[in-house]
Amino acid sequence: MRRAFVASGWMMSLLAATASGAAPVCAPGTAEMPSMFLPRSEPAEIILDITWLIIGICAVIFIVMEGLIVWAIIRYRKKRSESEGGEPPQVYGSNPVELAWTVIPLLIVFVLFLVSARGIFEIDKQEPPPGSLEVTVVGHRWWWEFDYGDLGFVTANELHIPLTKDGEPQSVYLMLESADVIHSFWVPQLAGKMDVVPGRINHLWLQPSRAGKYIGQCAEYCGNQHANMLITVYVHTEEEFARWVENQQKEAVEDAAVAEGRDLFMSTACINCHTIRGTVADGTFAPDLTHLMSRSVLGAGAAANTPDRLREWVWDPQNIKPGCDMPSMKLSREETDRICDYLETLK
Ligand code: HEC
Ligand SMILES: [Cu+2]
Repeated sequence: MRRAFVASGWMMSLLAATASGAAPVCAPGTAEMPSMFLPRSEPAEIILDITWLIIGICAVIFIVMEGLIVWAIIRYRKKRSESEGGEPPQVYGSNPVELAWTVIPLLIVFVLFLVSARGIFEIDKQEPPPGSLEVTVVGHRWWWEFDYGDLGFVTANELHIPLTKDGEPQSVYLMLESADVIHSFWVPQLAGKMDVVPGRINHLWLQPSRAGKYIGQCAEYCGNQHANMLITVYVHTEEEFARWVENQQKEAVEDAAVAEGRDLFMSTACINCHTIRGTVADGTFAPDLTHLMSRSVLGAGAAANTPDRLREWVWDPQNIKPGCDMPSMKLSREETDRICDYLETLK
């Protein structure tokens, strides 16, 4: 499905959006195809406005130039006799003409520059507006970490945010960092691309205007599993979001029925890389598993989070996501099952 997103899906959504005059063609708030032509957040709207202006100016230039070419081809066809006009008059060193084709493009470029600069300044907020939700995004090879800071929990690959209330400046303010190489955070319906660069913090804000699910991708080649760095953003109503936060804040469920799997997990190297809050597992190298079952995908979209796929993943993640930074743990099928029984309780 994601491969379709990258190639044909992109073209289709662009065509669909263009054909419908960029009117929303999808179910409320949700587009399976992540199209920048269906913006659902202010920065994305600003970018689309600039896009249409540039497409418009380029279309006018295209039509005028093609029109002149077609006109010249018809007007000065060779078969016309000398008396009908013959060769076009040659113009040498005409100041007005040369001035025109220098000044007009310059003006056009200047207008495009001003419009783009204004858009960039409008989008580039160095400080979060009051009441914003601040989330630190850390790009890893090849998954995303979302740290909700003051709210006290960390999750992976699926970003949950509240809908912006009408007329309020509050937004979602992202601070983007990288744990390794340069990535790029891109959810086309919500905002433009923002590079995620080691050693610095970039900012991005979202002001989602419709609840729903939005898809994005790492947009900067970052190694062999770059294409498996899916970002899913869930925009919730206020109550829904509060409920989600409340659940995430809880420590991991303790279920005596899966004590065996739990002990196995806690005595395996899993705990060096993964955190499960409320247990001895406090690794920070890999996705936090405290509420693994609240996520719909594994390995940043490499597989759906179903019981079967989870078992395959824990058995050998290299089959599902070759080259990823979780090694095959060389467990037996029996051990894999026990550990997965435990993981499945982490709602
Ligand atoms: C050397 C560090 C390391 C060890 C040890 C390790 N993992 Fe992982 N694990 C990772 C990394 C890195 C990822 C993310 C891979 C990716 O998406 O590219 C991951 C992903 C996962 C995921 C998917 C999480 C998600 O939200 O996508 C599960 C489940 C998981 N590991 C379970 C386990 C279990 C169970 C063990 C022990 C048997 C274990 N891991 C041992 C590094 C590790
Ligand atoms: Cu990446």
